[in-house]
Amino acid sequence: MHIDRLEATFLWLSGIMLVVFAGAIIVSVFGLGVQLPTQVDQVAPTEVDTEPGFSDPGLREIYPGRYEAYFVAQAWQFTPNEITVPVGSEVTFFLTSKDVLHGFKVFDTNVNIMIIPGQVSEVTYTFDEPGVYRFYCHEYCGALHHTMTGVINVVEGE
Ligand SMILES: [Cu+2]
Repeated sequence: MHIDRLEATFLWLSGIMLVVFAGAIIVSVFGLGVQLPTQVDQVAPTEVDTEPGFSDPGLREIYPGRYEAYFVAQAWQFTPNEITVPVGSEVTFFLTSKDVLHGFKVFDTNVNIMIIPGQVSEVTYTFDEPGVYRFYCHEYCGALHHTMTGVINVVEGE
């Protein structure tokens, strides 16, 4: 079977691109630890206040260097809107919404997740560099959406 030289070139280029793209996925998943944020649980928006974890949102130390942070999003605030952890901490965020769709994006990290009413979103990140990490809602949720922010302080030592 005769394949034109140009056509063969494009077939090879297409094949190489597929290998490069598959390689990028493999490297990001296994090399860089990039993972899809997941919905891990369900909670009715009207029952957030009585749901374990979300009834008393905030930071919990599981053991030294390992934390869980429960955040409740509602127009137009996060509860809590500030947490402080020591540098090197691995923090698992659990988030849910009391009203509409919100987002949770932490500057200078790859933490970026949707907060869907009725769902619990979970994402884990290790803060290896000290600093002030601002987070904000990235899903338009109404007039004061732009005020829906908070900070994660990552500090040296305890
Ligand atoms: Cu918003």
